[in-house]
Amino acid sequence: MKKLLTNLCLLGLALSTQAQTVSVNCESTPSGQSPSTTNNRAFDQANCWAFGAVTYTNTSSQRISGNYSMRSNSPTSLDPAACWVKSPWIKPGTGNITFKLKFESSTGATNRRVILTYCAYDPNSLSASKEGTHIRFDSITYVPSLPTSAQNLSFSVPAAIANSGQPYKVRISFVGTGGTTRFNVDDLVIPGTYWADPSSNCLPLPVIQDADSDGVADANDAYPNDATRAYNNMYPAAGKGTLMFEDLWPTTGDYDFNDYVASYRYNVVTNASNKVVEIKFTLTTRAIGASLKNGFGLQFDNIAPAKVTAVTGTQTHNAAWVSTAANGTENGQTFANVIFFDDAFKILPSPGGSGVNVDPANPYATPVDLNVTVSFNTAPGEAIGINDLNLNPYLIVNQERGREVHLAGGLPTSKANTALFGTGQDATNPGIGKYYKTKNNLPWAIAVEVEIPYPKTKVDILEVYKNFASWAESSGASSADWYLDMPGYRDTNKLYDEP
Ligand SMILES: [Ca+2]
Ligand SMILES: [Ca+2]
Ligand SMILES: [Ca+2]
Ligand SMILES: [Ca+2]
Repeated sequence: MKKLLTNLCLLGLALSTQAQTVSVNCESTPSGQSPSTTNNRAFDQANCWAFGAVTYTNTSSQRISGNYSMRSNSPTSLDPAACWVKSPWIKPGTGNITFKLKFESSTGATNRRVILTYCAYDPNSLSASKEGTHIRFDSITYVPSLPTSAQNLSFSVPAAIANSGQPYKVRISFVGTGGTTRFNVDDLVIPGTYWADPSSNCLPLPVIQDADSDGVADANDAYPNDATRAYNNMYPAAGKGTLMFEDLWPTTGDYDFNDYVASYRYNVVTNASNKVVEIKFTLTTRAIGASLKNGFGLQFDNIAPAKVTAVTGTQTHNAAWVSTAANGTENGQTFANVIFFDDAFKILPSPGGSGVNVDPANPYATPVDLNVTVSFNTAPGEAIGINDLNLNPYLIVNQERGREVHLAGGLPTSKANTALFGTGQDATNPGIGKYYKTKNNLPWAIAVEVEIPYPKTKVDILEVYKNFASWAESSGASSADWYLDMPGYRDTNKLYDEP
């Protein structure tokens, strides 16, 4: 498992916290036109405001602020659909809808009332405006005393639509019966973001659906109803990778690289900020060509143990050498370590004969998955970015905690017995950053990002994968594709034949 490098494009837009409003004050005039009651209203209509039995007035006794105000007809109905001003499509924010209102006469009315409704966008509506049913959310009643000087009115944006991310219209209706006194209205301000398209019949702009409001659109959100998770990042991107170990380190032994063989795939689940929420590993044990009882661990290089919040799925059977903290990481480590299992034979028991799935003469055991999930702290300042991950797997040989076998170049953990470095064929030299390699740079552990077969028992991998030595001895500069199934690359007869 080499260092994870990924370049995920974050589609989540930064959500502005600055309060936005949509307003009308009747003063706007299209360029090149004279201000007038008709021009001003036409301009606001072109910007998708709508008026039902409401005109603009510049009569001084009627207007409220500036040179123009809204003026209702004489209401004759209690139906809120009769006389109104209606906003363009907006994405409502929180706060108060405010406007100024007065009446032209204080007397003569049987009833006068302001009613506020909203409607959602309904793409299936038969109406050209695609408005859903209007829902009443507030009102104020003025009989018997009607103010003839402007009042400042304020109504809360209903919670049902505030910050929903969806488009709504707000309608303010002027209803009443009896008498002729009219409503004068001005300076209407609605918290929200203008979301109408004047060039498309004033229909709403496209809405990015984001059910959990984590800033990642549903279409891009692998967890559309979970604001704590957004993306799956699979390694390998497709299929499985292979881990192979030779367990006689620091000697090369038979160099058959089948002492522990597993396929792997893991999912780094990240949130909308691309911080790591959890990693879900599937480690599929395929072969154990060993007589030793080997465990398996994973170090998260450079990540403090406290960054981990939980570990599930490990099988360590309370082995005496495994000391685990409450968060599931191993005690006494500088970096976070998770011991996946204490003994491979407890994961994939032998069906008979020596080892498992390395000798064609012995029965075959179906590979077994171990699913381990490691969860991380995602609090601000604590969270780990996906590019901060460097996964460092290792074998723990024969219940001896300090006897770790890492990939070539893999850093030993705090528990590694460094006295073993430089013994046998090992040429580890921390001073020059050389770890777990022979003097010729041959490794004791291999990870490749595809599923590959492994040597039969006691067959040297150098005889099986013809370009392996070239790859290892060049430290990866040559024969990087040594593991592929290409003509001349493998001696198939020396590979264990998995059914
Ligand atoms: Ca005005
Ligand atoms: Ca989302
Ligand atoms: Ca989500
Ligand atoms: Ca071996």
